[in-house]
Amino acid sequence: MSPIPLTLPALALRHDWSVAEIQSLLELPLVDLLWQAQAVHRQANPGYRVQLASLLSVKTGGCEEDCAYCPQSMHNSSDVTGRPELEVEPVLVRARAARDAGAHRFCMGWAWRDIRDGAPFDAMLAMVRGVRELGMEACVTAGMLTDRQAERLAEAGLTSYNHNLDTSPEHYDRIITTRTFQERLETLQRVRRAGISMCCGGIIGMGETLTDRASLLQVLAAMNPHPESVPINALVAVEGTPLEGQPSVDPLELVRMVAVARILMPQSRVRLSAGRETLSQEAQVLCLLAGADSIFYGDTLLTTGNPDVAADQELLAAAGVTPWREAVPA
Ligand code: SAM
Ligand code: DTB
Ligand code: SF4
Repeated sequence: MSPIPLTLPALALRHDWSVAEIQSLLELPLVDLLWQAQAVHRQANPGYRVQLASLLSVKTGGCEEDCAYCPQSMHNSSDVTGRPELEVEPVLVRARAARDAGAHRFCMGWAWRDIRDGAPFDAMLAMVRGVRELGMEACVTAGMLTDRQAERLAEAGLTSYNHNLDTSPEHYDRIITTRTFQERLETLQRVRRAGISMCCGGIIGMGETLTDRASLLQVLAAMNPHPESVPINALVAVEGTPLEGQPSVDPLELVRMVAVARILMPQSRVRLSAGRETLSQEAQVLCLLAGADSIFYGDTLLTTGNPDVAADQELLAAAGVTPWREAVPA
């Protein structure tokens, strides 16, 4: 039997969404929200393909920022032992293994307030070049950077720089006090000026209101162009952080956040990020249905767990979606 023909509306890229409009989307009956998100997603990504992104923490723990959710902050008492910073070769060994397991993007994290020049930055550049030579997209997340550092990362072939807004401008001061929302926006502008793709999203489950969620999405959707990738994280409440006692996010809230991100930013990659380990397969399938077209792939995120590769292969098969396969030109 042939599939039911659907007439899909033309995709409009808007940057003028209001917080109220976005909040009404978040509040739609779930079935109606999913229907709208599906219509957008089927048009933007007709093959329903999902990007697999592997993540590795190159420099772990001891960070000067006081992000309330983060086990790597020196202000928090989480048990993140100061692992030695990884060198270029072991990182590239991990990158090759991730590629061989099917990853399309390799993301590397540094627990820094900002990028430091010198040997660690030279190593970062070598890692970026190495990942690109392996035929994968390369993404770095390492805090704030200068224009010159952004240019050098672009010259090394960096595909994307991850720097999240994390939460709404209104809720921000309750989560981080050592770096402002404005500084985050300035870092993102430097990334854009250097011609690097922007990976920028946030976290739900940190005590924010629905209006805060709408406000975070409003700032993202107002960017022109939209961030090329938008990670949607559910808080992983880690012991020793001020947010350790937060109740876990209702999976359907995550589905709603993904769906609205998809409607607002039709062409962006919406990545279902932290928080998947405690989601059922059914909830994850709903997130894929709502428009998530990327997941973190591999047993760990930075310091916390992620579903293992076999579970994710089962998830993709159960949902009937296919991962990106082809190598990315260096
Ligand atoms: N230090 C860099 C920075 O903050 O830009 C890069 C690493 S930082 C760990 C990257 C992002 O991971 C954060 O901005 C936050 O959105 C997310 N993240 C960190 N800890 C998390 C947690 N416990 N639960 C959910 N997301 C988290
Ligand atoms: C993002 O938005 N989420 C990833 C990635 N970008 C760097 C990190 C999630 C970290 C979760 C907590 C941890 O493993 O330390
Ligand atoms: Fe540092 Fe990034 Fe963690 Fe904030 S989220 S404490 S900046 S590693």
